Amino acid sequence: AALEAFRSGGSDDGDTDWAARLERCLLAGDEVAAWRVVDGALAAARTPQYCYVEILASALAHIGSRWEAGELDVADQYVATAVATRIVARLGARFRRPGRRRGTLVFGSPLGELHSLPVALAADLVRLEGFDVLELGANVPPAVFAAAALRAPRLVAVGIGITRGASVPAAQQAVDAGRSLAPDVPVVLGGQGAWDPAATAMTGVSAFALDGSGVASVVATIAARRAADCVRSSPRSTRNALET
Ligand code: B12
Repeated sequence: AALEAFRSGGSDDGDTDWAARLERCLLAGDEVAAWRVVDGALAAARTPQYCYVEILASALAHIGSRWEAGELDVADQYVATAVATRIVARLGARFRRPGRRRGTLVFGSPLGELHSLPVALAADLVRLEGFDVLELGANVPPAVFAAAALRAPRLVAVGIGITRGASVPAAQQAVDAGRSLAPDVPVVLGGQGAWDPAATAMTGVSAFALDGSGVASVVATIAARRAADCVRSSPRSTRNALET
């Protein structure tokens, strides 16, 4: 019955808690209701970026906190992920624009990292800015990052997403494999795992994108630097935004 209330979605009194509404739909495994929440937010003039970062990612983060507190079990996370994946696909398809492209990024998560959804969201945020993304998904072997980087047209950067600090060694292997074949290609480390102190000690990382708001600006800055042929062979590390 509660879900029926969401199905009416679309009205916005200015302080609708979109993320809380979406969270309930994700946990109920109800894609139709979940899409209505997102559609309602769009109709209420929320941007696609807002839908990804402030609504969907927030709902997922809250689900994670509730799992950590023992309030939800791991099956809830799987159900929520399946619906969230379909929402990302619908939202992404709706905002894919034709027109002049700004280059290609290769995005994936390294071996052992099963959180594929964060990379999918980050990829769409970058696509919204006019870039193409060759998405590899999660649990990607190091050699695959390197091979994809070599085949990507007008490569801007390789993005490696990690959601847990435990994935730092695997991310380093992916960076090393990419650099051995394409030494000049910038590498962006993104995701919640990039906050881990071990990540700051990684070598060969050009930039860090620590949250949804930083993804597009970091990529745009790297692209501008590459276009201006200003990317040095060992670019300095930055966190979230590249200082000029
Ligand atoms: C869904 C989920 C799962 C799903 C993943 C399904 C999938 N296909 O993705 C499943 C159930 C499989 C899972 C498994 C596990 N999970 Co989990 N999971 C989550 C959950 C709830 C949501 C993750 C998510 O999609 N977030 C939304 C994204 C969009 O937000 P984001 O990560 O911040 O991403 C943004 C930016 O960081 C950035 N970004 C992200 N990636 C990239 C990549 C690049 C290249 C760039 C540029 C930018 C970028 O842009 C994004 C857009 O805004 C989180 C809770 C949370 N706080 O996120 C826990 C969470 C990440 N999981 C956790 C844990 C512990 C696990 C497990 C160990 C145990 C378990 N729960 O079963 C396993 C580990 C699996 C493994 N080996 O990797 C912990 C991690 C704690 C830690 N620091 O280590 C969390 C935080 C839950 C918690 N509160 O404790 N999980």
